[in-house]
Amino acid sequence: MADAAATTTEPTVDAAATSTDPSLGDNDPSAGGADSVPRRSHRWLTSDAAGAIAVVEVLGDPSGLEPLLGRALPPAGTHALRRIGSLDDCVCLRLAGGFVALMPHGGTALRRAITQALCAAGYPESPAAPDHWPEAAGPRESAALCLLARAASPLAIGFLLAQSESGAAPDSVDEREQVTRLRRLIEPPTVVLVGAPNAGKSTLTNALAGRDVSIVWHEPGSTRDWIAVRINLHGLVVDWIDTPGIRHGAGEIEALGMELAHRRIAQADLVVAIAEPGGDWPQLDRPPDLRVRSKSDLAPQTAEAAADLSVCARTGAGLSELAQRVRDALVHPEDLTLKLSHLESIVSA
Ligand SMILES: Nc1nc2c(ncn2[C@@H]2O[C@H](COP(=O)(O)OP(=O)(O)OP(=O)(O)O)[C@@H](O)[C@H]2O)c(=O)[nH]1
Ligand SMILES: [Mg+2]
Repeated sequence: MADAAATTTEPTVDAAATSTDPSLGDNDPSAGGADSVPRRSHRWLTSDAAGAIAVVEVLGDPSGLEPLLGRALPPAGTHALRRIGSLDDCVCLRLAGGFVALMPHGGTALRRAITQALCAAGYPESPAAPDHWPEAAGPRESAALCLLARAASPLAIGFLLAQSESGAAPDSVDEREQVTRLRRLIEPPTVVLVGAPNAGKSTLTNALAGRDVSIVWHEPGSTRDWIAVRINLHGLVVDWIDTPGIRHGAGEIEALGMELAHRRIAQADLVVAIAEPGGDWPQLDRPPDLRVRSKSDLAPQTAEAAADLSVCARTGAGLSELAQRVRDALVHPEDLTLKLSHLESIVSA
């Protein structure tokens, strides 16, 4: 009889590989016989970002690991310290059901080296299964946990945890558009800031980022190339792009920078136009989604019919409202109440 751990973490069976691989005979009998033995492979259960400890699951007949570990595996249902070749010490957990979890340190170079060693030992890497979340109560919760691990935005947390066990498939155009916007919780959308030279684009970018990412200078033309920075705007993480000022009669290098900026504008999820008091709005091939009047400290009383809002990057006035406006334009507040039947739809194209 398989124990609880083996039952809940039972990997997918590849029947074809099982029946043709003669080395699969000595698996733990609790796995339920040769028909339920997966082929040899390994997959990482932790992300490929650096961390203190990583976990790699080794599937299939574990006996091929023993030369790599230099010693016998611990008995099923127990764990022991082992050394992976000359690479690292790890905790080796042998689960009933015949498969093994190794817990080495979590460096990215080490992970690559362990993957190579496992491949050489006959355990090729298979992608982490999206539904492989043993602690999940069901497939829906598994999908939510999987997305949670990949989501760039803190705003995704509440949305994903609120997905109940039932939901409806998006069936109207509106709902499909909502799903498109919800994808932005997982993959950061691109916001491009565009305006005339000296409008205050780089100062605003630095103020939103909370650090100096762009050069600020009192003469026009200081930004020559677009600069991207990842910013959290009230829970939505975006790739914010500062661009060179758009003007006629610029030199060759500046014109090349503007050409690149125009390409970013064409691909942007949101375009923010900026102009200083009395300044002109940039002429663009697509209308901006938001118009921001900068340097509000210089003209605090000016009525701004053409602008959606005014900001002062020097004092911080209006920045929180700007962040909120950008966030709500990219992911509408009502999108976050949508209940989806297939959570995976917010990552698939
Ligand atoms: N008074 C005031 N000055 C500002 C403000 N924001 C920026 N400036 C000044 O405006 C000038 C230009 O600022 P930048 O941020 O470099 O302008 P930019 O739009 O990036 O300019 P380019 O890169 O040349 O296109 C600098 O001298 C800034 O200090 C503001 O909110 N108030
Ligand atoms: Mg600039």
